[in-house]
Amino acid sequence: MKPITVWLTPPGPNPWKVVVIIKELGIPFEIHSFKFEDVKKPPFIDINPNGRVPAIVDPNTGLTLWESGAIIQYLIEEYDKEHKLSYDTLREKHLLNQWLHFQMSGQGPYYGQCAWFNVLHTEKIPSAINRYKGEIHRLLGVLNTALTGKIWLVGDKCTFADLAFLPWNEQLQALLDVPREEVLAAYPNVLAWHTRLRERESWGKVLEMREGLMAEQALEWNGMPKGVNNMKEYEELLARGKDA
Ligand SMILES: N[C@@H](CCC(=O)N[C@@H](CS)C(=O)NCC(=O)O)C(=O)O
Repeated sequence: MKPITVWLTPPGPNPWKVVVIIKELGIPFEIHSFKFEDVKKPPFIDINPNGRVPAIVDPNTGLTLWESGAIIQYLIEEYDKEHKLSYDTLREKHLLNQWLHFQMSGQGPYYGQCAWFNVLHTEKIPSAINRYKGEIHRLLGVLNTALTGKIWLVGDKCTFADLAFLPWNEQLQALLDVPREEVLAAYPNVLAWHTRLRERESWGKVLEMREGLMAEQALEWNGMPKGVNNMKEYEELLARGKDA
């Protein structure tokens, strides 16, 4: 099998959802890491016209794909024939899709907006910050209830649905300005589940990869170049670069 290419910019959580699943399935892959300022430019927009990472190119099937949820479903259908991270029974199959859709439409966008309004945006708008911080807590509450008396979201093994939530939940401290363990203390089932997920070998490898790629671009924890605190300063830096 030829390696699948994963196009990504290192800081954001979405690409790492795909990479952790690729690692779990033992699929050969290579990373095409590039700068965040190039997401809306060729050659990346020739791969994903929406200019957001991740995207994959699979030379084995000739398929180019973007949107992390669609990529995950593809990887599972094509490369998880033994159902290591999935099920093929009707009920479980659809429950897995339900949780993946919830991750894609609930966790991803709301955590993403919290990152924008609370971390990246220069103007601090309390009503927007409160709205998205509140939504994070609401979502954690939904997960906490769903995980009552359970180890994993669906069935009795770790699946792609569980793994899909891991990268964004790793960012809770940065999003809410409170240590993750403290945030999750109010959601004990989520805390136990998240701890199980982050202790997986695959995730350790993913974090090492991410750290290496962040260092390659001299990026801070918030994804910005060193010394840059928000999106406005980042745009000013890019403008100075263009003028130079
Ligand atoms: N729904 C998309 C979201 C992807 C996304 O927003 N990725 C971020 C990085 S984590 C990005 O590329 N942002 C570029 C931008 O905001 O212009 C997916 O899950 O693939």
